[in-house]
Amino acid sequence: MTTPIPNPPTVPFLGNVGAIDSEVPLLSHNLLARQYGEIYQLFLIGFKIVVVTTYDLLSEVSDEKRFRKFIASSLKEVRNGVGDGLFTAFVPGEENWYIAHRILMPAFSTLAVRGMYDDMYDIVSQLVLKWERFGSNYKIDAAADFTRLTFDAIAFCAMSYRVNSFYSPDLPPFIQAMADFLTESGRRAQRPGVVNTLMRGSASKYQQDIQTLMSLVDEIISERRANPIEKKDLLHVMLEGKDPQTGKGLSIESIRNNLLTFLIAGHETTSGMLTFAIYYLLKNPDTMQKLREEIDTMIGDRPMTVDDVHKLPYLIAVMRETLRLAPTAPMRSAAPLEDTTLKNGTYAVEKNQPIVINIFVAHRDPKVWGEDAESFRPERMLDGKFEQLSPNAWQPFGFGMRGCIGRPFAWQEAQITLVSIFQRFDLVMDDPSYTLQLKQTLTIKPSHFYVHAIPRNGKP
Ligand code: MNH
Repeated sequence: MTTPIPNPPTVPFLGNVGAIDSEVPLLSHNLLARQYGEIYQLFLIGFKIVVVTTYDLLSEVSDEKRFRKFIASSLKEVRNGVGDGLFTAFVPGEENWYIAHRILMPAFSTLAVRGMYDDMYDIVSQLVLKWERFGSNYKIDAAADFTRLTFDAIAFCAMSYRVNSFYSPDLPPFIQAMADFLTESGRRAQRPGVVNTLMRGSASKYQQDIQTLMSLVDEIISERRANPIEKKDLLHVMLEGKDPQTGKGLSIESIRNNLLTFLIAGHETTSGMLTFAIYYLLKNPDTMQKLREEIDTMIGDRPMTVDDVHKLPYLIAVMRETLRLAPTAPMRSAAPLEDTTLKNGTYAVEKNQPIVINIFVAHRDPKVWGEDAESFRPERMLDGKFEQLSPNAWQPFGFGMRGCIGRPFAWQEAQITLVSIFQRFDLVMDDPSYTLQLKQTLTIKPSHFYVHAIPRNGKP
């Protein structure tokens, strides 16, 4: 006998649509998790989702023999812009995923990412220069400057293209188009298809944004084909690389889809992580102090080099703990390959039933993290404790074959950025009483979070 999966009361036609906040859906899910516990289901327009919230269930649906990644409704909309790129491809099914995966995995390895060190450092230096030149009175919009940083870095490393977004007061139109495209993809997922067709205004803006994204990437690709360069960047790998298994290269369409995918997946998540890291460090001055001491002892005033990357254990613990409390991709979806049950016969779920995993809540499971799971405590990630965790306890990068390809990239980028900032500045919050507010698109980040950067060492 299985147990029915609980669900909040439904209303006619709309089901549970009203239970989910349209601006920050995650907050509604966190409340539902508190009310219903480890599992609940929601009836949305035309389909049903099952949501799981604990380590045990997260762990169970991370079994690739029984579950696959499910392309949830918002990701399906993102396909309007990036098609069968790595992030949004249907697997099994779309052959381009396998070809691109095999060609690109080596290009994102830790070793390959070390080769991008100088390019990343170049971009981080632009952030540092900006903060130095603007001085300590300048109110820094942390999320905006980290968006400049991560976007410029992925565009420069992937295709040797300089966005130069630190040189304009507004975010460049291309970044705006991308943000609007992602937001609208999320909104479309919450509306029935016929309503999307009827909303002509937002539909044409949506198509325009997609055009803006595609034409920039197309321009860069054709420019490169006309004028090849020496540097072996990701675009080079995409144009020249051959799949060892099939001997096939990537089609131009697949190159465009994946370049756009890297620009999207490669900037929001990492900029959110950096913003959260600053927030948690400022809220926990003792952790800030320890990090500062580690950086001063190990590196001091000299520029960080690629060999320092693995020598800063406390920094790594801070980054892990940040992504535990604030996994910037807070939810992902899976579906059973066959009719099955969860928890050994307790809950029945049918083949292809979307199961949404609330990573944000699962990362606070007291069973794994104890009663102080809500506290920011990097020490819990130190001294081999991280390595002893069960493999699915910490999952900000997803898992298995569909796990994040950009993890070494994000990791190295965040390390250079945080070290460079704390070598040079004391940060303070613009509003010392600020408490975390979330903004959600496909990812989460702190909203209305402003800081000041005061140069250290008595430099003005
Ligand atoms: Mn990333 C997949 C989180 C940085 C490119 N990424 C995923 C998934 C998560 C994730 C979670 C799995 C999603 C799912 O199951 O539906 N990614 C992150 C986080 C950071 C991040 C938290 C930074 C912090 N990701 C990056 C960077 C890049 C990138 C940087 C590229 C440069 N991520 C990807 C791609 C995929 C992915 C591509 C899809 C991989 C696949 O399915 O083949």
